[in-house]
Amino acid sequence: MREINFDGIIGPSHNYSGLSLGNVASASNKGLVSHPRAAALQGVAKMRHNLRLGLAQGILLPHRRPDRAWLGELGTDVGTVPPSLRAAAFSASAMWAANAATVSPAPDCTDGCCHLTVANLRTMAHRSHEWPETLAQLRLAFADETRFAVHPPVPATFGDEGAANHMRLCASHDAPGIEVFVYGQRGGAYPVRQHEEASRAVARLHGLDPEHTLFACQSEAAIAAGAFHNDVVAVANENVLFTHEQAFEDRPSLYAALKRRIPEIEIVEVPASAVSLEDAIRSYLFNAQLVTLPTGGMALIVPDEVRETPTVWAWLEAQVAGNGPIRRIFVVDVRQSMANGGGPACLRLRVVAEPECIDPRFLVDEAKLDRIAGVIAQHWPEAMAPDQLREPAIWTQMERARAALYEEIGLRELI
Ligand code: SUG
Repeated sequence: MREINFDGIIGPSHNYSGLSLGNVASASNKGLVSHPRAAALQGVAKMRHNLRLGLAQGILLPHRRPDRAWLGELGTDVGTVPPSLRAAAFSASAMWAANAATVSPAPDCTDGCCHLTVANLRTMAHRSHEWPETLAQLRLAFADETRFAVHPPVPATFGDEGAANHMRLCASHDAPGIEVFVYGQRGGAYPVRQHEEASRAVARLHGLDPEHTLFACQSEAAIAAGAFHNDVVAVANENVLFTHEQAFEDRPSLYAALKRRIPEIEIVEVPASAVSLEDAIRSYLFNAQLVTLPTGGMALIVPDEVRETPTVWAWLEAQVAGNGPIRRIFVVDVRQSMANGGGPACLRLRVVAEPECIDPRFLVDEAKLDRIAGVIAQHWPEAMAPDQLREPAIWTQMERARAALYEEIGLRELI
């Protein structure tokens, strides 16, 4: 059993429409020209980088955009849709696979299966129609019912944004873990996306042991500063929790509960005096992939913006020079996604499982990444302004591009 990161391939409709209230990058880059081809190639390069570190890598694929079926349910179509809905129907937001589902690996679940619950993403209109295609992909990728249970979303009465608000701490990936569900209660001027009732429902559906399951409230200050998901201010891997001091409403209780359950836990807390919430959110220091290297030790895979934020880079350099558990830093360029508020950790969904039990079409090696990059180079638009979403030629290009990728991967049944 090992950890596999499933990255969302960035779709051909990637654009900056400023759709996410509470997401500082999305709001401040509204209207900019996007570069879908460069965006998707940056994502492929990140996967290639991680493969070369010896990590296991999977993919999730771009959804149908424009989403004609969804527009039909709303009584409109791509030609006549009002502008506010048009951008939502074209969003490439399924790239942020950390919001695809919540995953509880088999050692944590009473029935010994790995459970995945697709997120309903109901808070943002442009993300609320991701779940049917996510569910279809996960049902194929994790079709082996002796190993996996894939659940549809919890009712949209309660907002659920998936693994971005979920952390797992354990002695090693294949050992039973403590699952921490982080929800919001207040977010200042911004919406709370993860509701406590949704988190509790997911924990029940997964058959988690209540003794090994914690529920923690995200701090209002963090959400109000732009941490619309917990993974913007905290990340965990095996026995390490890497977090900003202001991530949680009641951190003493959370830390105590964790220490009681995992004696070997290491909590690496970054004080606000060293890195402000603002700098943490601007740089996406915590939206890093914290990984265990096959050669031993942990590494942090951070976006370029971390190196460009002096307080953050200084803190990291001191950390690596000291005795902390994070031994290495790798910097990756995911600027196109970052400009919409999605860092390296947003782009991936973590699953702990035996790779042999997963549909191989969803797993990649470098040769398959070469083929994927070839399709992207040939079919993805080079540049796009949000206004161009009105042009029928662009709709056709996007639909052809997606179909070409599915053909290449051998996923014709999902076209
Ligand atoms: O939901 N951005 C995404 C970013 C998701 C980041 N994911 C994690 N933190 N795990 C969001 O806010 C922007 C789209 C736009 O504005 O067009 C967007 O949806």
